[in-house]
Amino acid sequence: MLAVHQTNLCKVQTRAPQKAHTVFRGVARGNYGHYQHHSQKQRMFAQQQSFSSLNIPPESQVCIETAPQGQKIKGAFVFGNVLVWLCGLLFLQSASADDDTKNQKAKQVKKSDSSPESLSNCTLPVEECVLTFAPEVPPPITRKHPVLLKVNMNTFIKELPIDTAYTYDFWSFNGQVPGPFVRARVGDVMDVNFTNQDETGMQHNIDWHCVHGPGGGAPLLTADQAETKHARFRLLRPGLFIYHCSVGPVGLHVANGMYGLMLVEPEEGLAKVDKEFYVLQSEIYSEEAPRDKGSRKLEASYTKGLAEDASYVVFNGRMGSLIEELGGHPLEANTGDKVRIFFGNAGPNYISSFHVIGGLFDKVYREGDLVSPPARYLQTTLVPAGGAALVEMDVLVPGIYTLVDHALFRLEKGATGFLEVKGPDRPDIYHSEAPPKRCENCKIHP
Ligand SMILES: [Cu+2]
Repeated sequence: MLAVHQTNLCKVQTRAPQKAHTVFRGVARGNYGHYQHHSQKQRMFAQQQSFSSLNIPPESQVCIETAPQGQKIKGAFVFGNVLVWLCGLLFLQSASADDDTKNQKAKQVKKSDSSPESLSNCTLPVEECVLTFAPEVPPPITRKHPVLLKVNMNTFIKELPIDTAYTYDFWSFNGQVPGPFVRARVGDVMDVNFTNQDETGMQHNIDWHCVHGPGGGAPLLTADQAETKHARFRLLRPGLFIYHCSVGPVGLHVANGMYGLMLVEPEEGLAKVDKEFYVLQSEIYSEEAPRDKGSRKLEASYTKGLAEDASYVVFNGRMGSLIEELGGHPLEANTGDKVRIFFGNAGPNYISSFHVIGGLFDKVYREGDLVSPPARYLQTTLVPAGGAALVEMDVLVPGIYTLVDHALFRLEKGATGFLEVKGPDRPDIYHSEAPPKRCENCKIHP
């Protein structure tokens, strides 16, 4: 932008050098008016400039000095111009103060973009990454410095329950679906070892949505059977991100279970809460009944995946993972707790309308954006396939809260789970003289 403004200044002065001082004033005013209608970047530029610091080309200075003799500048006239300039400057400072504040965080996270240090010679202190499986989340990061974070990943096929009746050959990361929760801090270097233990001979890899570079690192981590691949990635931006296998057909690798969540904390970390949970929604596309009548195992249906006709829509890899009656375990909290849910949607096809029945999201960090201010008091938030959201809520009244995808026919396919809140009643908030009554065929109010 600097070059553009200098060019404009010269052009104007070249056209009318005999009125150089007037022209200069006009340019200054012109800039002021001009910036009012242009981008924040331009406004910031204008704010930083002053007459004394403007880089006026030598030929322009000559123009000013060679103004025609006898053309006198009246003191009051000059004073007026200076006053106009100062007012403009004050206005611009005020207008851009908010922008400065908003951009401060973004600038902070960008300062680690470049480093003279190749990742092969990384000298950061080494730390083993704590990996947890849903709904558990690794503890918050308390350190104030970056590390070389060792993340050990593998994949193999594992038969796991899909509901109380059937099993499924899931393609797992580290033996579970979803894969482990990875927690890092912006500026860390993630040191990944990925071993393909799948005995069928299929290739697998990992596309980390938090990684800058081709494939989110997948080409560096594509492993054949019994092969271990190693790669390092500097984490440049904070946020909540999905990772998944991206070997083709990628929809099938994801639908079969190869996904997980990764949190890259901002430098200042996240605010303290009482409970954190890891919940990830996904679809399963399977045949309707086992091909082998002596088996309980459902086979994958590529046809149903193409048609986006999910057999199951589930939280944490199986129907009922958060429901005791269906073999799972509800999330647990106490009244008064501030609860944070790291919610991901692996898809591979559906958008989730994530909602907690009986709750209200006090804060929603939409699409995993941890830098922008959170949305407040939302009822439902959209989470795209391959996306995530961080929601926080105060649970005030004891009882069962129900996590759902509010595309409600998906409840029949499994998109429901419970958060059980224990504590004293709150008749000041929730009260009736009559006891509660369970509705018929109810899957959401146990
Ligand atoms: Cu795969």
